[in-house]
Amino acid sequence: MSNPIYVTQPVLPDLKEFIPYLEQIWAKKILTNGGPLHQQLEQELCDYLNVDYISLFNNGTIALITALQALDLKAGEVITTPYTFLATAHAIVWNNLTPVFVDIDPITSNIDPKKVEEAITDDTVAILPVHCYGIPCDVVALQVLATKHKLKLVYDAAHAFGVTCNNHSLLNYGDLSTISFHATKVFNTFEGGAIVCHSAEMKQRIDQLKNFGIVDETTVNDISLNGKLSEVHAALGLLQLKTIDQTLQARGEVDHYYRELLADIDGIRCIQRENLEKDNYAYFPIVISEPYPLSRDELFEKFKQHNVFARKYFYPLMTELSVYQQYQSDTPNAKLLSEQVLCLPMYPALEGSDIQKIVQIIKGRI
Ligand code: T4K
Repeated sequence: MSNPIYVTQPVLPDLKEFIPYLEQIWAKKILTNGGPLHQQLEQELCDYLNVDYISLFNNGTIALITALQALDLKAGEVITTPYTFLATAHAIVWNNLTPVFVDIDPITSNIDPKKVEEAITDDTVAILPVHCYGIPCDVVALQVLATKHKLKLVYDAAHAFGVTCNNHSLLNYGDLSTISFHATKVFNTFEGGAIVCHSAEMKQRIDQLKNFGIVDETTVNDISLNGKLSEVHAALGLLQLKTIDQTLQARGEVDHYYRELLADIDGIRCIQRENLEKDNYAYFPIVISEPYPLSRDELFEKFKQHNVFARKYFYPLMTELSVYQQYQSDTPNAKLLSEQVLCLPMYPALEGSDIQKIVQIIKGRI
């Protein structure tokens, strides 16, 4: 049997390049709590991503929980998408807020601003859209709604590292954006994440929130979490940044090759990645429908027989999970997409021959 091909494979630098960073950490004995590598990574990320303020976190989920906390939202409803990873909705519930799930645009897979507007009530306090697969939401329409109804707008930009749209970093939209640097993401620090914000005051607040709410030795202003990123994680981030442009370029080549080989297969639609000046090719989702001869689940199983491990991101929908039963709502576009989508393997080291094999499986030739 051939080697397994997983949905993703993390990019890692040459181990030899990592050792000097470890030596530096061992010599200084500063392991965490905003050490020199942490500070350097924050600065370099601001420069690379073209954002003003960034606060590093130990993962994207804690970043999201903290982002909602930082906005001092009083009990109320947060409008979001059901077509996402668990962390999006979990962060709302962890803040004692109520998630209100509205439908998506089936073409972009992102929250539909018209459905958001219909769902706004006197209890709504925020909107939490997701740039799903790194594809930008309708940021202009969402900002209009947030401004008109005086709502906070927080983007779950876990998938959107490095994406630009309308001549801006996508991360600059909304009140706050959160990113994930998990091993499965475009840019990884093993585990990690960040919040992007727009003022020094907000950064200071976020930095206190991710450190138990500590203001100084005798003052604690909030009951909050430990969300800090260690120096070892920051060191990896600094190294990953050195090659991020090559990483994104290699992902782009995989994306283009898939699109070329998958064009004109009846019943297979590659989700378009439009309006992106700079794409990060975070995922490669295909949508499977008639007249393609297999269902999504049948194709998923067939891939497995060939040692290819595609993923059903995002199935089941949040609203279909028993833990979210009390928040159910009717979101037919999201439901259909969740039943038809399959994310194909997508990572820089994916060989052309692997892509050809995956396409041959889809075409029923093997
Ligand atoms: N918001 C959104 C919209 C998100 O998608 C996520 C995370 C978050 C927020 C929260 O961010 P974090 O707290 O995670 O920073 C993965 C990831 O664990 C998760 O980060 C991600 N979204 C989600 C979409 O996918 P799984 O369950 O698919 O991961 P796993 O372990 O099955 O990995 C997939 C494949 O990747 C494996 O089959 C092999 C490969 N792999 C994975 C890991 C972890 C490796 O080769 N090396 C590795 O270290 O959840």
